[in-house]
Amino acid sequence: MASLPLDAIVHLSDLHPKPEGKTFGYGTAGFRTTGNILGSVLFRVGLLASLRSKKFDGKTIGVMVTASHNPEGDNGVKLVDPRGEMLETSWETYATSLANAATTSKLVDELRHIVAVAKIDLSKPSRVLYARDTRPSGAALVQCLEDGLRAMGAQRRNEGVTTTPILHYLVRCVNTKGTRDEYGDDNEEGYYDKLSNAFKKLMAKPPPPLIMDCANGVGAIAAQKLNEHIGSILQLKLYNIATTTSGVLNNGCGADYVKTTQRLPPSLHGVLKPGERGCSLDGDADRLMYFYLDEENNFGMLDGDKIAALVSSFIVDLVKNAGLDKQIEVGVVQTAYANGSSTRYLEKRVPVRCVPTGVKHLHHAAEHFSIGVYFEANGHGTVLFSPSTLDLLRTHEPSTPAQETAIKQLLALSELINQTVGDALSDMLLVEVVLAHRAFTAVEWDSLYTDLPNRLVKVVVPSRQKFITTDAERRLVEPKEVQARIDALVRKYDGGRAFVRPSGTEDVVRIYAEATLRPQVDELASRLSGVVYDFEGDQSKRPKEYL
Ligand code: 16G
Ligand code: MG
Repeated sequence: MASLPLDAIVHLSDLHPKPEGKTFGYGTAGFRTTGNILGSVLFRVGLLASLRSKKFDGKTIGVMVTASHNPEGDNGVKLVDPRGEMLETSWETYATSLANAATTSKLVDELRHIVAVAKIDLSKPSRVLYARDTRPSGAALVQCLEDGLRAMGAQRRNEGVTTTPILHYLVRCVNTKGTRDEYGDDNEEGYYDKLSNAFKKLMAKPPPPLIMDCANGVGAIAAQKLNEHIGSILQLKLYNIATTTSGVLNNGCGADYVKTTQRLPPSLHGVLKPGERGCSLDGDADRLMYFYLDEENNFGMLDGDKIAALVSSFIVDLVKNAGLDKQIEVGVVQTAYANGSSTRYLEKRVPVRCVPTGVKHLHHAAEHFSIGVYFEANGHGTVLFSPSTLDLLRTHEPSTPAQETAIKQLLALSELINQTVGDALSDMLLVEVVLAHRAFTAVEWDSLYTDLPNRLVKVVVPSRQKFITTDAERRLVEPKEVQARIDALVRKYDGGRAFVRPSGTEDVVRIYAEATLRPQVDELASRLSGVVYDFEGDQSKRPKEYL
């Protein structure tokens, strides 16, 4: 039996001591905190990624260093499983316990524990592929990660600076190479080729150019490369592409800015003209928001819910046109944040499921459909084609030319849409395809349904762990008195709906409120903030705006 390479682990671990008094948690999207205190975490993630690879007999594991839409000074890291999906939940606990081992000798104990409990054969090889976004702390963190990989003797493949979805794509490609599930060429060029070839099959004539806000992040680099591949059909006009200017990442721009402020990024004022559409990526290019100015210069936002509505109804029609609606069930997965109007719109057309926040929950629920469309309101999402659906589409004999066309289009969509995780660039191409096929302007797309006014606020509490949810986060089990007060309040507002949940990425409790009228929503949200604050907060510091 091979054993852990203790000399190397101890020597290198001592170079990356854990900061005292800091507790790390592998949250919804991995570890995430201030970039300059993450060195020990990165080192330990390197160890864990190597073990995970050994567990899969040397299959490649991915590691992405990013803090997505969060401020530039933050950073984070997450692991990607062999099929390009998020790390299996049971291993999140291992990640957290490794990250929090106070000393090198406790770290070694934790490693031994994981090896025993997860039954890891240490004689197996390990392979890890990794990348980072454009954050200034990224390069140093990657070196810490590399020390962890070196300590375990893992084969390393550094993909440099790239988007989160490209990293997921590469992991899947490497692990499926030479098999019947081969996903694509395992390099960036393969990614752009795959997307642009599918896009060209689906687009008949060029739409007007698209204005794209790249959040001053890695999406700017990727979008420039994509432009070289698709420029003859769709011209991307890129803004917020300052990837080396300090302080600008996700600052007053990007998908999260648009979603939370429900405004056009100031940098696009005067750039986006009435009648034009644009979109925003987030800092690692896995979220997408569309928007437009109508002829009267009014701003309209097209979020993940609107994308789900647009895309799922298009796919439902294609499946019908292919004559396969008996065999292929199209379904949509949302979270509690989905606007009530979007849910009502969708439920008339397709089965809809609601799951807790976080890509892993949506992704797994979407796998239960033949074609599963999932989008979070924040713009993260994709469309999954099940293996049996792909087989059916590839082998089915169409009876008419119209059926043949629909089948070809569905197959091209399965190539266009990133099957591993939400991907802003791939989703943008998908939206453009549907808009072109429907001959929709952004205004027409927006008119599929009208969003209920809604408000998202956060309340800082000493311990968000006291808030425990059920029913896909739509209700609190604890504290019971808080839920009782929410119920009583919501009943007073026409069309009222609200929920309170602890954030999985920040030390806050989030409140979502929805009602028929805008002033009522604002009032409801303020009252709910007061309810949450009263439960825990220091009354002498209670903010005035909490009713
Ligand atoms: C992360 C999740 C995102 C979720 C958000 C919620 C992934 C890759 N990302 O960004 O899906 O919407 O967290 O954050 O899973 P919250 O728990 O702080 O509200
Ligand atoms: Mg992101």
